Amino acid sequence: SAFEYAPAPESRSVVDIAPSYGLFIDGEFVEAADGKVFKTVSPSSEEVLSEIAQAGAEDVDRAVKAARKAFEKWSALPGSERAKYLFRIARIIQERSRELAVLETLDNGKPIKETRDADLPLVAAHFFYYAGWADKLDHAGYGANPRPLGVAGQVIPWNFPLLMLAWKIAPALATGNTVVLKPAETTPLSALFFADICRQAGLPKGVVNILPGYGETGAALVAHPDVNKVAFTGSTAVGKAIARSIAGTDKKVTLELGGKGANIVFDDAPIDQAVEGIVNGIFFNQGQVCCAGSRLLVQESIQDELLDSLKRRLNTLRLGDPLDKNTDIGAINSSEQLARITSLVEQGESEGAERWTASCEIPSAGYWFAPTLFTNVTQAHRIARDEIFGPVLSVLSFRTPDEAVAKANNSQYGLSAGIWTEKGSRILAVASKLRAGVVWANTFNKFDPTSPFGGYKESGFGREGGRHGLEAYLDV
Ligand code: TXE
Repeated sequence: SAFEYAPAPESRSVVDIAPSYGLFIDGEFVEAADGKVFKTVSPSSEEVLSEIAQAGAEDVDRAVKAARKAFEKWSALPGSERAKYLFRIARIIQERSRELAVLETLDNGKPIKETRDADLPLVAAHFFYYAGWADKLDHAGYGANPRPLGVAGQVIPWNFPLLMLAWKIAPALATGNTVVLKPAETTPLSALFFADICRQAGLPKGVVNILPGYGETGAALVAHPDVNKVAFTGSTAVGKAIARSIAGTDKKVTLELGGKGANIVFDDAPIDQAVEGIVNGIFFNQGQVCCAGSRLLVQESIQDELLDSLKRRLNTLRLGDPLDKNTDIGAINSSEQLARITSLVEQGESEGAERWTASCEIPSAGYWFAPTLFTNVTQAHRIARDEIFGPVLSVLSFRTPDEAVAKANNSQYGLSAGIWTEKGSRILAVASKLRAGVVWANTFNKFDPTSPFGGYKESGFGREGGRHGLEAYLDV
């Protein structure tokens, strides 16, 4: 089933990466019109993995035209027929999950245990889930005639390359839209392998088009006049720029942006379990997670005990080769991201917070950052306000539940939060006051295609996942 773990990949030999890849337009891999290419690099070794065609404005236009043409037939198919393609794609993803997990780990730098046990099973699960919706839309309370929007222009980030692709493409196709998707410049490979999977599944030409490139490619895509729907996941700054650029057009838009999640630990929480949840909350994917629990709010009476256990646990984490099944902390995705993390951490030190770093050896090649935590943090510090998007935890304390809620909500963002307590009544009381799109209780970073995901405030708007995720792709 979609929820079974894939077998453990032993080495990168399970994936065959070609020296170069084209853009995927109208069912074919093609060169960019202006012949431009860029390189994608493995962040754990800095070795070049492949050379990728870089889409320009002319390619965007070609891809949007192909998607528009394909839309006529694709949107006219009965939902039950579209479902068959999506089920086929989901099955092929499962069959090729070893290969895709290794590929994703090489291009992104995240540990194989995560791509194998989290990313890939979730990618397949999203296609299965939305395949199941395709033939039920008429009967799901949408009224008589839900209609697809047309061509969706989708721009995704590098932290969960294939999973973000699944979040975007599965609901778009299920509802009868066609897609032009731009993967992030540092992680184009899994999207190109997905293009191959579309061919393998016999998906009609032009229904999915993949255009690797940098920000300019994304800007050209969202600005294209024949794109009807824009879906973006990435930084708040770029999300705002996109919202401005399409203001005054009839394009529908969903934005999934940054976060500064509060993980709130009450004094009655089981400490060991909470420690595991804190580790998962901020060190999963090296903290490069929009809904990471990057602010720990701990009740004052247990602060010392909790921090002692947390530090002991962090010293046991293994940092290194992401293809090693025992690795907990992989590489940071790019030198730019490493520089951003380093600069915010230096800022934290200069603002007077106290830095603690887990003891681990940093490999000589690649981009790495050791698990780090800050104490003596105030709400005014930048490390308590800005998204660091790295393995860095800012610790603050509180005395009462009201103070915890006030501190958790004191953020420009509102994407995620966690609550640790034995008291069910407290979970409900606190959760209802948190301005966050998702609140986990006694767990963290749990994802499921059946539940909607998205933010309040500057974390963006619109929901992806679940039934709500369909609405972003339909006119009713
Ligand atoms: O993001 P960008 P970056 C946050 C995180 C991180 C920071 C910067 O805090 O440190 O953003 O990361 C494309 N029009 N998040 O610089 O630039 C770009 O090519 C259209 C949180 O990598 O937003 C890529 O495909 N598209 C986040 C995608 O946008 C543009 C995930 C994301 O890149 C564009 C990633 C433009 N003008 C970063 N400029 C999350 N919510 O999970 C760039 N892009």
